[in-house]
Amino acid sequence: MLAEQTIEVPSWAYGNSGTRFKVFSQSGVPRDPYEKIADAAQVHRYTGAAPRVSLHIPWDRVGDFADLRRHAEDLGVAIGVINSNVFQDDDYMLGSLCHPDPAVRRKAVAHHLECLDVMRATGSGALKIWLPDGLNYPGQDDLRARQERLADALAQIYAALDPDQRILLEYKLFEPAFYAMDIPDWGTALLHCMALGEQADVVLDTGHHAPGTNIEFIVAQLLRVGRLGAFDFNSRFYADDDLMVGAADPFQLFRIMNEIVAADALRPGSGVNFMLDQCHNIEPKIPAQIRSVMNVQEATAKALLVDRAALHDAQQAGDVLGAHGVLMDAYSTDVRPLLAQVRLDKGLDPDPVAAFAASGYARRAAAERVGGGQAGWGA
Ligand code: LRH
Ligand code: MN
Repeated sequence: MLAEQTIEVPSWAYGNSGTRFKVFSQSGVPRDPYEKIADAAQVHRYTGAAPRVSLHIPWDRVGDFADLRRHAEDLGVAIGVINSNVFQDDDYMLGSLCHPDPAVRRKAVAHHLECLDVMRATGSGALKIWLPDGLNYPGQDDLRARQERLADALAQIYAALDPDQRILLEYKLFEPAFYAMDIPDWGTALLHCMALGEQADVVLDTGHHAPGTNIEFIVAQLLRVGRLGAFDFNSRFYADDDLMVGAADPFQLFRIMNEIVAADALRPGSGVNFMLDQCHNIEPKIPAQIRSVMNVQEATAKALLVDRAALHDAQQAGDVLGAHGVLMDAYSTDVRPLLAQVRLDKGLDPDPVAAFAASGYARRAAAERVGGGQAGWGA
């Protein structure tokens, strides 16, 4: 199971990123989608577990997507999920698919249809839709009318899907809207997916919930109804911090992967795409992605070590501490030697971070990537 596990990495993690206060530039950062994919391929080269790269449109728009696909395949990776972007255009200030003006909604639908063409050209099977749509003040617009517009616009996009394509619908509690997001929670995302049909599933971004939310409960519920399409893994201390997954709360990540393993949703055909959605504002980006993949692998290994029979018996017996103890025994197990062996068995260095550092790739990239604008949010 661990040897087959794959985690999809985001192209935008390799570009410059930051906050409203400052976007720091780092030397050697990619300047175009080709260099972003080259950096992402390094993560797969050293972890053996990151064979897909998510793209974001227009950030990763190129003249020839078939050529970009060949470039990725030459580097041993594939193009994964295509992300739409309706959060950086002035026309979408009051919304995109939920906007009061039908002309703006038509423009936003057209952007998603363009993304379906990018999927066809790159061999991607999924369109991830996250909308910044929402309100900042009560009364600003009609909450229910916006849901009707949203349902109608999503239905237009859904109708244009090929049989082997699917929509992944992402929710978020707040930001950039601060009173009401139009898709604020898993329930709203699920309602829209169920209204659309079988080719629409929910994306759970671990940074998109209110503090204290029991995320593994949402995972268990979405798996129960067969609508968990993907994770956007990251971690946070406060808001949508987009920090390395497992860095802020490794126990939460373990509890999430425990629900995945319990539902047998780790197997490749489960329909759940495990993706990272992170920004490395101050840390070196490729090592941070490698570390993130390793954090997911460690949480998964611990979840696979849970003695399911003993857990079930203790739960059936009402043995509260016994049941909790079974989980904590697995969580408290040092799985790093096991994962090092999994890497050795795959012909990889047991320490991917050290192996990447020793490769000199980062130094070469910094030396070669001079001139031309660095990639980053918005570029
Ligand atoms: C929105 C989000 C979404 C992506 C963006 C990069 O916060 O999580 O998944 O489009 O980050
Ligand atoms: Mn996300």
